[in-house]
Amino acid sequence: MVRFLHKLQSVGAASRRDSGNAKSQLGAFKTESRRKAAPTAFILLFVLLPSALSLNASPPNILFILVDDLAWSDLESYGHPWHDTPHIDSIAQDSMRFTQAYAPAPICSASRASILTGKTTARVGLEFVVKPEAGEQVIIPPQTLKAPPITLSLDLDEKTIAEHLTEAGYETGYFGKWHLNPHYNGVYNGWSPTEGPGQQGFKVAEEDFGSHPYSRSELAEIDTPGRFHPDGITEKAIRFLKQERDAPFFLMVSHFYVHTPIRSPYTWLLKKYDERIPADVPHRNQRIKYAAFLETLDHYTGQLLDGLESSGHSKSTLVVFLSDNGGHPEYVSNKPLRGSKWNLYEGGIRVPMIVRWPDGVSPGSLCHSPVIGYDLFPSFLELAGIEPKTILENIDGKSLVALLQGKELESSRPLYWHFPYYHPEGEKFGNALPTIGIDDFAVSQTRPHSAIRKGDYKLIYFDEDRRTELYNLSKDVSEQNDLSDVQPEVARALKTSLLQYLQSVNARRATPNL
Ligand SMILES: [Ca+2]
Repeated sequence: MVRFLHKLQSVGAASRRDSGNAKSQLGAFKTESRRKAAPTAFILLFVLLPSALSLNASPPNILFILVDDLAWSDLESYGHPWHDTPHIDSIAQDSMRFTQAYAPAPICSASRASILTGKTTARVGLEFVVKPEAGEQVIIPPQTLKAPPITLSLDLDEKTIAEHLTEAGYETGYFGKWHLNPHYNGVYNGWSPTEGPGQQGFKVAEEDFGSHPYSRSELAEIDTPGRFHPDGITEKAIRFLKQERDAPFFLMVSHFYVHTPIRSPYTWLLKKYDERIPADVPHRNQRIKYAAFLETLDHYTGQLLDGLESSGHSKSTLVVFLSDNGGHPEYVSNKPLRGSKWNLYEGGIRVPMIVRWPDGVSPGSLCHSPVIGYDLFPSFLELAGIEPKTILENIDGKSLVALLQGKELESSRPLYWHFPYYHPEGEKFGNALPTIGIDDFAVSQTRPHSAIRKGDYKLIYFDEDRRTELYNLSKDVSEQNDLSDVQPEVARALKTSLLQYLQSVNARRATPNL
């Protein structure tokens, strides 16, 4: 895995033009030398900071940037050969970059519910996407199992990160995609006035669809290099950052980018990538549009970081950048990962995660420990000085604060995913690819399945036939060699752990379709 990433980085760096120099500074050799020097650094760190709790005298601000459908290797700093993402990568230069970070779900709503509550989708009981009204999945043709009824919203009884942080004295703000209530008033992804961010602990929450096509406004074409339309989400977030306040803040910026529909009004960007992307790249038109779309997200991220800098809070702010699930199969190469958004192969759940924390993180460090979006909940609580003992008993996440400070997490702790649904729905299911491969560039049929990762091993359990697939991700990141029959004892132990866990949290399971 490590060797693979190094290869990815060097391939990426070699393929860059002038900007390649900045990228190479993020590369493997420099990172490795930092890691070798780490013991001394840790000792110093521990002398200066005996424990994370010592930071709680002045808890840091938290800026959490959650982006939509960004694939694991989409960023320049994660080795992409032609995407320009200089602003997001600038976070990476000053931060810890995670190579094995996971989304809690391969789909938007479920991932967000998990992140906000610190619970797996199985525990929180929201495993798919919210809909306008209650109902059950219709799959054509009908399949062996029936998925549980669609969960329509994040339960108001769930105590979110924002509710905890508000109680701890933080000023909390939310802008962007919510996707945790039934689409309100006929507006796809519209916030509900009774179940929106404002009702889940965010004191400042103003709905805005920004410049994304979800805003349903036709943006004029722009042909001037470097020029973009303003983005309401970014502007509102910057206004929040610049407000005078005595308390620390927790700001969550939840972008609609780079979720479909992928359209770009920036003809200068489309031309740029048309000239850059090699002529023999498959699905080139989608790749051009996607690259322009991603650079647009990068631009707004740069504006947001500039806003943080000019607010004067940059040094005292923890910045987390995370994607909510893997890349869309029709626009993105999730290669070398198998699968995509909508399934539990690595392409659906392994995502970029970058954490900048001037007071805590060694700049430019690389972390290979498996971590997951639901770990942010206890991490933020610890940073805020909240005594998490009773809270931790009812969640799944583990605080990453020690890991950020250079210590190791318990490597054997299991991570869980639960997806008791079919995808796509209706007649689209019958028309989708029956198999899930690498770089399919088409939507595949997803069937009810769950997964567990422990150490290097990952087991996927398929409900219809109770079949398992077992992979050693340290040797097989592309999930090509099923070891279920080769290492049956490992498969059996992981399957037992997974099923016991699902039972212990009363997970909603797919049931026979009678
Ligand atoms: Ca998503």
